[in-house]
Amino acid sequence: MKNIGFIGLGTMGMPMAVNLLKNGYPLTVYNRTAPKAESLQAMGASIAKTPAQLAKEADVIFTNVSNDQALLDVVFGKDGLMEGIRPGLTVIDCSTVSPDTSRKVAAELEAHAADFLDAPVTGSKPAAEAGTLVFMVGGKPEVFEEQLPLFEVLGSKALHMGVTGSGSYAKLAHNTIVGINAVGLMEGMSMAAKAGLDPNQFLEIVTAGGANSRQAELKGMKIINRDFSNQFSTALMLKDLLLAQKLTSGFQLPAPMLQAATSVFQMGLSKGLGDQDLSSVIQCYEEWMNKKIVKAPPGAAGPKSSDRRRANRISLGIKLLLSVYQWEQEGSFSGQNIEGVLHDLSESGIQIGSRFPLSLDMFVVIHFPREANLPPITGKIIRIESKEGEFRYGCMLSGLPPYTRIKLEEYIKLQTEK
Ligand code: NA7
Repeated sequence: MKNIGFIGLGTMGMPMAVNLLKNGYPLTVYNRTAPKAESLQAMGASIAKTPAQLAKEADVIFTNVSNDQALLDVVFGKDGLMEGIRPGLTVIDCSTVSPDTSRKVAAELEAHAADFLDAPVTGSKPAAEAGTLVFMVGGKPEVFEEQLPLFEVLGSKALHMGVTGSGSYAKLAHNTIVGINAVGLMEGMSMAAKAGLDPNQFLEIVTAGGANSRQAELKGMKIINRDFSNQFSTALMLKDLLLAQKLTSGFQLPAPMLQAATSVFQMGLSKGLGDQDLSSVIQCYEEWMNKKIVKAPPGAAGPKSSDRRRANRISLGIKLLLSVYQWEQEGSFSGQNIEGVLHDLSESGIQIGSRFPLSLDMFVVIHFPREANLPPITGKIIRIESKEGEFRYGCMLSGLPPYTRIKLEEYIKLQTEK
């Protein structure tokens, strides 16, 4: 069995190293902050004092460090890998770095008859722990093939993307989508919270609908539970987006979404959220909207009161004033005010009742009681029923602004809970 080395026992590196040990690989580890390696020693790993020492002993070395500079330090720095380099060594870098840095390291290793694969991963801490990372790999295809068994231990998929640097390109494009997606989720969740919606219920809609994403699945509940423990930090997300911006400006490719997402994470970093999970950036939105996204109190989950009411067929019976308009002839109409009650509200319409006979296609302006603090709403009569001496009118509401609808639903909920 090959001797494996591992450099960088951070959030991602540590569980990856653990999985190599669990699969029986002889493992030697190095971490800049040495005590972090001790738990692995207890599991059977050897500890190297320097990357140079590791290079002298291992057949394959994984590196998984913070950024470009960290990789350059462990390779070219004092006591770095280059000081122990020997022909036949393969270095697999899983850090997210710029393709230029990947190429620079690959060229230096090649000059010493050693190989290099840029092999960044997708999947944060939970996937690293479960051994379900996805590797995107750049480098020589035959080197990739040779190392496939190692990728299979650590991940669920490994794709060879092309020449050296291709893995890094793929990762930066991938994380551009992640960053934009995460910000989109936070923005939507903030909007829903500001409108007074239950965040759990809203997230249920998101994950069941067209807005679902891995970010919604991974970060939605973390946001609601205010669990900002690190899976993928704000600082590292920002680092990736800044690297991606360098790429897009090099390509002269406009990337407005990337810029917007970068700014949000930049603000998160300025707020001191760099070491926390990227979902912690929700706190910026909370500050802007002056409201926290919090779990609904126990008992609040389940069907909305409107659903319960409909299930029990209870009429709302809220008193209304209706202004009714009818076209008389081209360019003029007659209007009158009548009394009515609100019976129901559905997705697209409203059911009102009145003792006054009205006709199909009439327009009704519905005025709510002053306490409702709602603007008048216009509906067109599309259905008429007669029941117990009262007419029931189904009115189509077109162009009802979402905010007004939410306010109306809140008002109805209040009335039914009285
Ligand atoms: P972490 O948890 O921040 O871990 C970073 C690791 O990199 C950690 O072991 C650090 O050692 C090490 N590091 C950082 N700078 C250096 C230098 N200059 N020299 C040697 N070692 C260094 O990051 P993650 O595990 O979440 O992510 C790792 C990479 O994967 C990153 O590129 C992500 O974007 C994707 P320390 O313990 O601080 O001494």
